[in-house]
Amino acid sequence: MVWRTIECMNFVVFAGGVGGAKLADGMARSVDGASLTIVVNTADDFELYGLHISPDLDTVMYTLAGIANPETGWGIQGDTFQNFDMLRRYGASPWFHIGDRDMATHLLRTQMLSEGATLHDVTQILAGRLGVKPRILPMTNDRVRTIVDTDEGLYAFQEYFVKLHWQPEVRSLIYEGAEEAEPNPDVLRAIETADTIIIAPSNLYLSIDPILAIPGIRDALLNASAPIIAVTPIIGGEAVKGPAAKLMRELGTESSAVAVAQHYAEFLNGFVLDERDADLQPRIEAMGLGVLTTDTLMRDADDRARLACAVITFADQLRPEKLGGCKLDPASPEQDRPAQSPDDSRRYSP
Ligand code: FO1
Repeated sequence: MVWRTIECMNFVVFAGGVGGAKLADGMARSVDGASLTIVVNTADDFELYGLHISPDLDTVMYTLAGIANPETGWGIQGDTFQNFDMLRRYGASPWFHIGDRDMATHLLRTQMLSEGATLHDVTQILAGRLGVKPRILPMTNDRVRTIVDTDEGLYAFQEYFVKLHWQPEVRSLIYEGAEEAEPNPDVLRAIETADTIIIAPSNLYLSIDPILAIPGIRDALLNASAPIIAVTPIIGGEAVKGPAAKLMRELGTESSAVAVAQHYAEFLNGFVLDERDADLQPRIEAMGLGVLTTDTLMRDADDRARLACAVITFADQLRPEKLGGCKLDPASPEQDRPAQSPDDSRRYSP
């Protein structure tokens, strides 16, 4: 018998942008920061004005640092856009909104990369300087880029997503460079030593699949001893945010939580379904998965912590030796991080 408690467990969360960052934040409010690792998609990365921009790493980092813009989910709260305005004055047509403070992140990252640092090292330095306790791991240090094949032609990811507001109809997705990329070795170690692995409610094709496309990561999940749980990004057939449901339909899949569970089924032990989709529970159970049906919407900090805690407790029920589930301590220092907005400021009280 292995005697362990929730306090010394290792948690790994796979995440993309805003939805993943919110669940990661809920986890950080529920467990010790040192026991939490977030594996982040870097296939949305791109170069603009000579700068290396890593939108998903930054969204997770800013959220965990308590400085994310609560309205958009990306960028920095209270940032100004004088730089952006000056670009326009020069006659440029900027479409990617980089705030003045956000710009500092891209400047430093680009400088450190040009001096030979890896994306992993840069991420540890920047997150450390912002006081982030959980470990944020880029999926790889190598260049991987999502290319979107649409009815209008091929687009680089941010062009499709931000410039074209994900309107073109998608035929397929290409994770350019993924096959040749090496996984971040810390990601493989984190999966191997994890006690619970969570696939956040991020876009399955744009955020999670690029991570799974890195050689070795899917196999590591297939061989993991920890329970693996996915949280649905789809409620009532629609995405909570972004193009997930639209993409599912365009790629010929039913846009439902059932299809999300099917998508991950080969390595999944449990699935977190939204209570509005409770009627789908038998179909997911029929796949041999444990199902937790609960409110998965994360409107504020309370919701994030409540959902994270429910997922941790659910994971505990899926393993042979139970570890005591999640007990949120309302006075825990992890929950004392800066509030993100008036709505986000209330504490979880069990
Ligand atoms: N998303 C947008 O929809 N419009 C933007 O202008 C935009 C700027 C931006 C700047 C920095 C950053 O880190 C993220 C930014 N995002 C923006 C979000 C981002 O491009 C996407 O949400 C993700 O790549 C998808 O996960």
